[in-house]
Amino acid sequence: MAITTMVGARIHRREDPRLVRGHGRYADDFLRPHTAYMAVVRSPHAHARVRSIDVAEAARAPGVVAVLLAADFKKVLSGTMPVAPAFVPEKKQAPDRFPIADGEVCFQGEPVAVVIGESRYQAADAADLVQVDWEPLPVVMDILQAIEPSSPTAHAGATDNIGWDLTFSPDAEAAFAEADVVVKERILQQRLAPTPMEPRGVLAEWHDADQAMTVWMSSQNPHFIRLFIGGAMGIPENRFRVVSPDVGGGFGSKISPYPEDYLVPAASRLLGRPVKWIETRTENLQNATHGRGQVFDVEIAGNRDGKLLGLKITQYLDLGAYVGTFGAFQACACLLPGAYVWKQVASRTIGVLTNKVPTDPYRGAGRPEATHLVERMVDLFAQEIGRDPADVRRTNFITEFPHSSPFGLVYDSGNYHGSLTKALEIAGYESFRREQEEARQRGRYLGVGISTWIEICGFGPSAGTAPATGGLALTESAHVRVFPTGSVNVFVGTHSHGQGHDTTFAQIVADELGVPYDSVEIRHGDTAEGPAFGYGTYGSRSLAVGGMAVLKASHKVRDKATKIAAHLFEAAEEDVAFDQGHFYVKGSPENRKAFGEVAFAAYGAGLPESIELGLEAVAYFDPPNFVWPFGAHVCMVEVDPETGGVRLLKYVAVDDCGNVINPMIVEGQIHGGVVQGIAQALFEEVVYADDGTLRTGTLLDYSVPTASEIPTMTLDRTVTPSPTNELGVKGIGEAGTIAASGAVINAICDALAPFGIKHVDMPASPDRLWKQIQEAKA
Ligand code: MCN
Repeated sequence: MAITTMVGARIHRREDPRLVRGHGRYADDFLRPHTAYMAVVRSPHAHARVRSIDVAEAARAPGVVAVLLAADFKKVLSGTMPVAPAFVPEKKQAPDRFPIADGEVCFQGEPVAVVIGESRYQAADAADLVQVDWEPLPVVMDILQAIEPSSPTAHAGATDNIGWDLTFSPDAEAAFAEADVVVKERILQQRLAPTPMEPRGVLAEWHDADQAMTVWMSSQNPHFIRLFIGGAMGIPENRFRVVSPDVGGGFGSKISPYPEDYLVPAASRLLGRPVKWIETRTENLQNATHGRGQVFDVEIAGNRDGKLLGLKITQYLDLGAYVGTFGAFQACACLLPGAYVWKQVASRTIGVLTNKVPTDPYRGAGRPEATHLVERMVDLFAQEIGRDPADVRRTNFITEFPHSSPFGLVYDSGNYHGSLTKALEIAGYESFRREQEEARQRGRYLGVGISTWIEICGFGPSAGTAPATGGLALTESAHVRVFPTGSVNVFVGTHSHGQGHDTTFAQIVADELGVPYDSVEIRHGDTAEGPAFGYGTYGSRSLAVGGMAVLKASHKVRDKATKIAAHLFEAAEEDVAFDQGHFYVKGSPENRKAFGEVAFAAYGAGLPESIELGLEAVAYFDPPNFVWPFGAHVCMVEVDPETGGVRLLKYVAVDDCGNVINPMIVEGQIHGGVVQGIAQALFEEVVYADDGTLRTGTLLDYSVPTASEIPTMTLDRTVTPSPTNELGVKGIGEAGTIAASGAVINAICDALAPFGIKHVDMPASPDRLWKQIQEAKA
């Protein structure tokens, strides 16, 4: 039996002392001798034809090494940027995309040329001198207008703007036919910019003598980058190395390959010297993929006794100008049923092309949208039948697990009553209801909102994910290497970029091998090290899938160490016990050998032929199912009807991610996630002008949350282990974002109910609320 002192321990992240003291190594911290710098010439138009490009003046500017256009890149890059098929489409129109525009640009910021200079500043100055003769074309910005037959198209010559039109489950008519009550609503999900602290960046060095490439970059999954970019350049994986050192956040926006990820290595190959590009903040807001950007038409049906029967949704999803590599993962069908039992759920998703930067996964990707809409609709239904929203939830919760959803997915385990009861108790729900009533008499508008969220994560079982990714099975890998003196390196295919894997994975290994936590080092983010392939960090998969690969590889190592110990004790393997980091022969625990002693023997002389030298193991883990965390968030607000301002009074989150490796890290993940959900609910939004110009291109215009907008949160949890993995864990990295917006908006709608306001869209900014209150009063 392994010691269990580290798993479950509330210890500080070992990453932090290095990072907070400025010793992190991000993409821009790397430099190679003789590096040149890339600046990108981008389209100022949302849609235009390129009549010609005159590079003469730019090429003559001081320090300019080269000006490169699409034709130059075609010499070293082949194919188009990847799009995961995601689901079998009924109609699919994914316009091909080469990393640099050739003749037509379809969103503001799309690259048309690059300038390579001796310094970053010389490259940027010269980029301003590239003369492009543009012929502006009609733009299409609004997704509902874009699907009208009369709409201009986002791409010249396209027949329409429909990227896909998928019906997951067509029929909820029987449920609606027997319902007493039907409520309809249109729910908006504004576009959001993921805004990681560290923007993107790429440094590439072509080693001509070896015909090999090294790329340093900020990425959530370096192995994918190696596969895609190496493939486009015809460089085999064993000669294409991607190093992604410390990564300053990603929130989903650093999963897919970007144009610059191709252009920098290609430029290095063309010029025979290292090339570097570091994104500016404005480039990040304009060109990194956005998330959300959706409109939902929703209908909910149920009976007056509170029983829910049917849900019908049509999702209009703003794809932007191209279908993002994992853009279809934003289709939210699989999570629509939420925590409830339904007779039928019908869902259709329409992906719409517009002249904006493409959307792709942003923290939660499809799951915050599904949760927001089902939690809003349950509240609207409760209001319609005059029942307390908490009671309606209790009436309809799934209580038996495993549970098969209407979409054929199997929820692994849950205790939805448990988390709601706990959250309401902590929040003081009953007394708040009384306080709310009294406050209303005095002209103050308090509200409480509940979000009983669930999530599908831990991507994923290969059987479930391979069809969606085009064959890449989302499993995970780990390599545990024990050195002769007993210290341990663990190479993992996941890639922590703020989630604290160096800490939590080391906790798992320390327990499993019975070695001191400090002697275990976790390494990731370099494709030259570790297993042949890793799948990266997103979809709250790293612990439930990657952590399991780590556990599995540790098991293999321990099994081999047991064999070696048996040899040293001259005993049969089955007679050897392992406990508290020591081996002994059963019945004689006083005569023991530490794990380190056995490791030394693994590399020494005298092992029998049946035992191979060395003590290391590689393992891949393919989970049998997704994992399904859940919880209940309760938010209390006061809305000032004179200004439309919202004050957050209290925020309670009771979450359940199964067994917990490190409670402090889990709480940190929930804090960060909730903050992003609150920000979406109240103020964050990407805004484009009608002509396609981005209006929120700086952090003065795009409001990211700061500590002053966020209340102190009260966190608690219930523990319902997942039966799908030996650790009994579920993911937590996206939970807060999935839960929060519904709780906040439900609270605001509850506060404004006396005005007859039923629904409020996001962001519920003071001006939007004030206008709605004025209209309601009128
Ligand atoms: N953990 C735990 N016990 C559990 C569940 C998780 O101790 N039962 C720990 C894990 O070991 C890990 C952390 O919590 O250290 C998160 O684990 P997991 O839920 O597996 O999620 P991932 O590590 O796969 O992280 C992905 C998730 C996603 S999808 C986004 S988006 C996101 C997020 O994590 N982006 C982040 N958190 C972020 N945090 C930071 N700082 N920056 C981002 O860009």
